Amino acid sequence: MRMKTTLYGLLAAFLATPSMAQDALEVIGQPLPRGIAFQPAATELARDLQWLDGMILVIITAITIFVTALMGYCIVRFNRRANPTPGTFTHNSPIEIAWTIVPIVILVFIGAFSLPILFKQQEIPKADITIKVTGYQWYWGYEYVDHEFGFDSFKLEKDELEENGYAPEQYLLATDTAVVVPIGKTIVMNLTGADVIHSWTIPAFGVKQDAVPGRISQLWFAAEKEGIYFGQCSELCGKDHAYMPITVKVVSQDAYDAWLSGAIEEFAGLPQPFKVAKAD
Ligand SMILES: [Cu+2]
Repeated sequence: MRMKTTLYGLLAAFLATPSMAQDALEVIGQPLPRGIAFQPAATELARDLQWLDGMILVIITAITIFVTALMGYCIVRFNRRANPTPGTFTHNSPIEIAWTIVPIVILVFIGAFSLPILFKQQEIPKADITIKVTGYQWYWGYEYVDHEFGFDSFKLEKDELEENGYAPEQYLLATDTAVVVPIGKTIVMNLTGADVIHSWTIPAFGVKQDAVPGRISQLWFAAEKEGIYFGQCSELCGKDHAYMPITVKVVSQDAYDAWLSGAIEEFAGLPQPFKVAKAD
């Protein structure tokens, strides 16, 4: 089996044409069989999120252990046999004050760390590159508004994966055209839905944003590592919700410039951008 995989890899390497040079990119952001951890963080936002998750997990674990131990103690110490004559009091002011104050302190502590992280995601910085993303039933459309071109992005069928440089397990993740962005640049995405609500996400970037018809919502990221990253529509949007994946390629600035000039030639005017008549 392993041998077979290696042979496939070699075959793919031989078949790759120079124009597919970016396809030699390492696949970083993808779900793994039986994986339970986060995908590797490829942005500051994702690193922040994963750190916050770890920190809150420590608090949750401590609270769970404390409550379980307390229950265990009560079961052992105050059962009918161990404690035949139960107490008759109903109030204990110091304890009641403590169990009100302590959760407040815990919540304020969590909020002090989580709110700045939330604000960092939601306060959209100045963009180096702006991409308009439109969710359709059931595919994604992308417009590089700075360069007035756009393209639609459809999932690859099983028999189209290999010719496009993807492995069989990347079915339902890989798309025919990928969003290509340069490493380290601030990408701002303006999202909307053409028909129903969709949601655009790349887990390794730590971003997820609903694409709502009639509205523009935004997200931003600056990817730190060249590679291929996958996501999937994350808002139940109808029959083929599971079949509108997202592929993002993070490449060097040089590779991006080369891709951009090719893409402008290939996609210019598609779809036709809405032109506002100039008054003169
Ligand atoms: Cu969708």
